[in-house]
Amino acid sequence: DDRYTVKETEEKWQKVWDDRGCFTATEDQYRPKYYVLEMFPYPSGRIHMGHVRNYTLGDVVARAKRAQGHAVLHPMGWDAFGLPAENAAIERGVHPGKWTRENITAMRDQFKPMGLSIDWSREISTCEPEYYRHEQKMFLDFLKAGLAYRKKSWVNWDPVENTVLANEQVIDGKGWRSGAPVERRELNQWFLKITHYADDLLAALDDLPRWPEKVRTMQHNWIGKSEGARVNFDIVAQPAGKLAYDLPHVEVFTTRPDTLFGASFVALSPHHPLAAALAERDPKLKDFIAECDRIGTSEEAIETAEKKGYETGLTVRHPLDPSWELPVWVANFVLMQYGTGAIFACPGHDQRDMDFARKYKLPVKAVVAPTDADVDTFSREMAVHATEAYTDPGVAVNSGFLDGMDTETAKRAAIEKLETLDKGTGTIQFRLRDWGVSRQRYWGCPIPIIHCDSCGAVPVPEDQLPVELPEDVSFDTPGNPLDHHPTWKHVDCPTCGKAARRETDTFDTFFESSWYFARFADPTNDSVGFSKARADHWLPVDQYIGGIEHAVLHLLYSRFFTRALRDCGYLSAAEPFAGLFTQGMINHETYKDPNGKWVEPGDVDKLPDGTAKRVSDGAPITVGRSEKMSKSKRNTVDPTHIIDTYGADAARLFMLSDSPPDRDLDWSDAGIEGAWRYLNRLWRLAVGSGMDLGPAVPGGPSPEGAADESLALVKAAHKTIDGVTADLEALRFNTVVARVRELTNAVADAVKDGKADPAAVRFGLETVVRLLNPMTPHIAEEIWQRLGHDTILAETPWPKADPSMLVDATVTLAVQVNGKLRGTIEVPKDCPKDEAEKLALDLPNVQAQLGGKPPRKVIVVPGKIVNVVAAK
Ligand code: ANZ
Ligand code: ZN
Repeated sequence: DDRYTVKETEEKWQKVWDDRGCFTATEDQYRPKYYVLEMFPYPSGRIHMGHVRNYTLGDVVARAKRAQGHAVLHPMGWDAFGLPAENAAIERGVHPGKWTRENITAMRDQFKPMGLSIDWSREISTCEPEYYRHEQKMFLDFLKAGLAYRKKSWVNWDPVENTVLANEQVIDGKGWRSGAPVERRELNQWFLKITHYADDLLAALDDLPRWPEKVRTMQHNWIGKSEGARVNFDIVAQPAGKLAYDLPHVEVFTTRPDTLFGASFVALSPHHPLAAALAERDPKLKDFIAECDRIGTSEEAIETAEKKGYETGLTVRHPLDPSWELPVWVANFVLMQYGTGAIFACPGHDQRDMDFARKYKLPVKAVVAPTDADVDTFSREMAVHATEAYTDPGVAVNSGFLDGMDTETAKRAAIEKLETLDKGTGTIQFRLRDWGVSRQRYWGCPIPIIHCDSCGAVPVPEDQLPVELPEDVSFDTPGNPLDHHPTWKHVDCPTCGKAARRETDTFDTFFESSWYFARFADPTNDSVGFSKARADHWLPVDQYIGGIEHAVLHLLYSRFFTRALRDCGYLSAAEPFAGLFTQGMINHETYKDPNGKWVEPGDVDKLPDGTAKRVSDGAPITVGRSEKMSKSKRNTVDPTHIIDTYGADAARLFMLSDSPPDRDLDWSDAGIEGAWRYLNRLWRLAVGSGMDLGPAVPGGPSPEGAADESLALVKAAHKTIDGVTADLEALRFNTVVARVRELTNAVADAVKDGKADPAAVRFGLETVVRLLNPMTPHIAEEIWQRLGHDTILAETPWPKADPSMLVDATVTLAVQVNGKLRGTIEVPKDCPKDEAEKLALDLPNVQAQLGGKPPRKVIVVPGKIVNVVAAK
């Protein structure tokens, strides 16, 4: 019985590849390197379909590049620190380390049956001291290089649990577990100076042509370069006496110095030091600031909150007109972390200022008008009725010396004036902020610092690294277990020897993922994170593949980290990822029972009439639209179940077939079954047709003297090689699949027909399996073997298309009579004009049009068209 036995065959080939070490990466002086990497997984416990897609895409690239003569590095690891492990500890009493390591084992066991061509000898896990010790050293090097520093910064504080919350633990301004309104608190934290590279990170985006445009745009906006000015508004002396604020002015940042004459008031962030000083003698202001604190620290929360303000009673002088005094407000929409933490508000030309001005009845003045507007009408409208700011460029009006200038000219003129008056300067402002890396968590890499009352923050001496996490911790009390630990944090100061305390914060887990790609180049090095030579050999990653959700943070941090490592002498590359591909999501239909509860796909039976019922009790099921697979909608499909049922090859093939890889893919039973049927059909064709295919001919059969049918098939194969090779390079995997299926059909037709030579059929079939190999490697290897080869495809070079086979011997010419298409003719490629003319005129349709008369004129455009002009 020659049925295809999926499980045995897939296991068989996985073992063969393993035993032969087919996927071990080597630094090879004869073959060019190719580094393909998928974003490494978080060990949540089970793999999901998104993983299957991600790793299948990478594996196709890895296998194709290997066959195409590259020395490929395709490694795997685990992004193993993070909050879910601590939550498991709190909720189920299991140690985060145990939970994480068990999850890794379980997920590795799920990945292996996928048949991925991974060099498992390079596997890393970021929660092990062998890994994180090196980032402690990197941090100390960053400190020395001035790329790391400590400063006070705001955090989300849960007043009930007495603990710091991560942004994702704040839901609608409340602690996720306690439900208590979150407060803001200021703590000393460690920062990495990503802003040092702001300009370079922005400019170098242009040197990443193999990144999606969308991701580059997102990074561009995130870095957010704004040109503008810093402007000083002098504080008018206050009768109530001196303030605990030692500057004579309020400095604001503006991108619109051309609108200075439209200033309505000055607004401070609730966390501006002047606001704090004013609050010292104004309890109502103090209350207002406390109220603002309850919004939480995320920019999003601040931006969506209702605009609120408090008038402080303080006034400032306009920088371009000393006789003009403006009130100072504290406003909740002004961020302390951007610009100077203070603004001048111009309601006529900024929507937030407009909303605020109308709410608190503050003046609105037009200072920019559209070029064609009547200035008086426009100004009156704006001052009295408008609720919408005019934010487009235009002409300066009501603005003294700026009047009549266009917006850009007026900006420059205003800055020049401010500079001569010594009231301000032109500046460039970045939205990008330094990266706060301190987390008040246990399950992360300890920050290698010791706090001493006499010496301050002292780096842990390098010979005392790693600072390892203690194993014996308790999650019984809220807060950071490192803080509660009875002994761990108590150490002697490395400098003066007095009793001191360890830093109990750990690194943000983006720290680990910012350099793991370099670790893969040299994963077992225990003296340094990686040798420079190895990193320089493998980096940058040639093809990186992952989700668009990492467009900014992970990808930007990695770009920064690589630069920082370069400047500390670790490696030479500036950019970690030369090519980036962001895959689409996996969607699935959603199902609801009569009570409106979500029902999982496995419990739904879809009937031929389009309705559906529940398998367990026959209840009618409403079929909803296809949406991203998620636990909450219960529309997930378990990869292991799919692989057990259909095999890894079918799962991989379907993942690649239906949509371009950057688009969403609708998972369906019909789809996976279609892939499975195709593979079985191919199997029967190759193994069960009973045809004697003759011996294997290297390079394919010679077309000399072959039957037309043979030649057609051989040509089709060469064309497919050519098309597939180009499509693989461009990651158009769905068209790769379509082309291979088309060739399979051509082979099947030839077999049915019986006219083609066995050698041609063999060549067609062999081409199919060699091209399929990167996508469905198990069945491809098995068929290859059954066809009589003692080589294996994992070690077989990629097929080459013969250019002479790509050109067609004949062309199809369109035949027009008086400009209307009347038929086509098939002619030899180099057909002489008069012959083409004769064939065209012989067409019955053309004859009918000419009505027996000779044509007035015939124009032949070789290879394209025959134009017949009929006589009148
Ligand atoms: C006066 C003005 C007039 C403004 C006008 C805009 C329009 P981007 O482009 O993002 O750099 N701003 C400055 N610092 C701020 C802070 N810390 N929190 C909230 N808003 C702040 O935006 C710069 C503009 O955002 C600045 O220009 C300032 O308002 C405001 F017709 O100044 B503008
Ligand atoms: Zn000391």
